[in-house]
Amino acid sequence: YFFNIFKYTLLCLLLTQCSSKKEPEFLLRSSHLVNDQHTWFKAFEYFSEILEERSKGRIILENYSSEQIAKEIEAIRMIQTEVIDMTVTGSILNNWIDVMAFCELPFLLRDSVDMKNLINGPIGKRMEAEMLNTTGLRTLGYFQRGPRHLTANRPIKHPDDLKGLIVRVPNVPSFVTAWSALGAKPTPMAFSEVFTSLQQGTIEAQENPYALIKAAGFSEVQEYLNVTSHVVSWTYPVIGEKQFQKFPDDLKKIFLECAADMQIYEHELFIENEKKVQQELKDKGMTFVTVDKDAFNEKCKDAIYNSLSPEMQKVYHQILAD
Ligand code: 2Q2
Repeated sequence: YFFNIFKYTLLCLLLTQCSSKKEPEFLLRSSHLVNDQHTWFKAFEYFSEILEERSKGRIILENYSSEQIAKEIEAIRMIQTEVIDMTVTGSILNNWIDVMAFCELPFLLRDSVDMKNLINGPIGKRMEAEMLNTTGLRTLGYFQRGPRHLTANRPIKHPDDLKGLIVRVPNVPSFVTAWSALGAKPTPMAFSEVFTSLQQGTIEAQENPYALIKAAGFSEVQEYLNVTSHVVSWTYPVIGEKQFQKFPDDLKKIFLECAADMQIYEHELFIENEKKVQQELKDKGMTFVTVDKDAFNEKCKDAIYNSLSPEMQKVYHQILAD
């Protein structure tokens, strides 16, 4: 506890020191779980550029990669207390908001068409409203992701091959439910700890989209890419609502226009990267494994459904019906 306070104080000091050059009217900081190789971070670098240019230097945005200033959950709290201002987040908000479970629920959505329907439909609108009202985060569009797949050092074709496998999962309740039901040992852990933990063997597997597997260099510590496609999901670039409301109207407008352009830019990078990333992972030595997806789905779907509250079970049916 004291260590945490110490760390926090130090961080605040550091952040004020680093930026004492020439104070812009608004100095923003964003925290990212991904490193500078990933499209989310590159998009934010582009966002910084156009924001500075179009606001004529009145808004400066500094981006910090690899959870160097905060892990995903801490970043949300630090935005709420106005220590930092922005991040990219999504399903982890399920720890605050029930309906956010659906933005990364295993075996719910099939593809990007399902995804867009959900985001643009009533459930997506509800997510955005609850993020604003419950957690004070304003969404600025969304970032589409590729499906999540399981990496490990052995091929996993069927849930029976999982027995006791220690799989790192993000701190999202439905992931723990799903991987437990599948027979693995899910271990929630912040993203920045995954590489070293795989290397040291404290975890044996992890699951993420191709893009993040590639950017994080997991091919160095994981041999097999088991194509489970168990989650179709997206994330939201967000800013603290309190911070946003401090902008005068002209800057609010510029900020939102830049954010819209940033989203388009990220989507182009995403599409470009998706075209080549599988081959790149193969070139890095990863062996792709075809899995029995139906067996995976069958084995965990009841557990996932039963873990939802009655109200969320209704939302689940509503999503399937749409
Ligand atoms: O593996 C991770 O940590 C990310 O891919 C997360 O799933 C992602 O950031 C979600 O936690 C979004 O809230």
